[in-house]
Amino acid sequence: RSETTELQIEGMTCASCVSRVEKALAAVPGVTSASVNLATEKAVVTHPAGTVSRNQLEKAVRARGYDVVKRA
Ligand code: 9UX
Repeated sequence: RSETTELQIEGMTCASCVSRVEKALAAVPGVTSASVNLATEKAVVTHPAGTVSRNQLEKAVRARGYDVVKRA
C-alpha cells in the first residue's frame, strides 16, 4: 500500500528552491515521488506505507536550508 506524507515548508521563494526541496525529499530512501507547490508551500511525498518517517523527511528539508512547520 502506498502512503503520502504532507509537509508545510517555509522559506522557498523561487522555482529553484522548489526543485531543491523536491530533490532532497526524493533522495530519502523509500520515497517514490515528491511534489512541492511553491504557492501553498506544501510538499506531497509518496512512499510505501510505513517505510518513511515524517522526521526523516523534515530532516532532509532542513538540511537543505528550508524550514518545516511543526504540526500541532
Ligand atoms: Mo533563487 Mo530560491 O537564489 O532560494 S534558489 S530564491
